[in-house]
Amino acid sequence: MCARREEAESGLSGEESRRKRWVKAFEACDEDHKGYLNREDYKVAVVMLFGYKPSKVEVDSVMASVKQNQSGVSLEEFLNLMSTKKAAHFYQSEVRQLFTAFDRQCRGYLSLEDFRKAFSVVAPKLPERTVVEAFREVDQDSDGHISFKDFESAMNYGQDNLSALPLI
Ligand SMILES: [Ca+2]
Repeated sequence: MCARREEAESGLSGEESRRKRWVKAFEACDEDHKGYLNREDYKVAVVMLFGYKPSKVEVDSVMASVKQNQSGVSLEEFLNLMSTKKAAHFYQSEVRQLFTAFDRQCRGYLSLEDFRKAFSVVAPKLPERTVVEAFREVDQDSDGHISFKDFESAMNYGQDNLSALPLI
């Protein structure tokens, strides 16, 4: 259900309203109207928009990436950063939802049987052999179960290599 809502949001009008929201957040966090966000401002903006406090590493890398103004993040840079973050965030929650959809017994891992059932819904004509091969490939530590970590790294790999798994 959430996926559908997210998709609706990424439509053109969603794009615009999101941009407005980001501009608003920028303005709200830019204390004294400096025209840029310093470290503290940036942290507040991420909390406001994404609901979590960014790590020191994240803030360091953002601050190291600014070019237009050495003192902090300009509006344009902020908007670019937010759209990259949004895409990554969206992708991550998609992967989580997919995993949850596979994990019907809510065990926190997928057995070959779970995998088989999921495939029989999304790709009923897929040969058994291919399903087993895909399972082995995703089960990176070969313990016979697909943990979320196995699944996530397979999906990240699959993002560059979409044909690797017939899921997306
Ligand atoms: Ca495993």
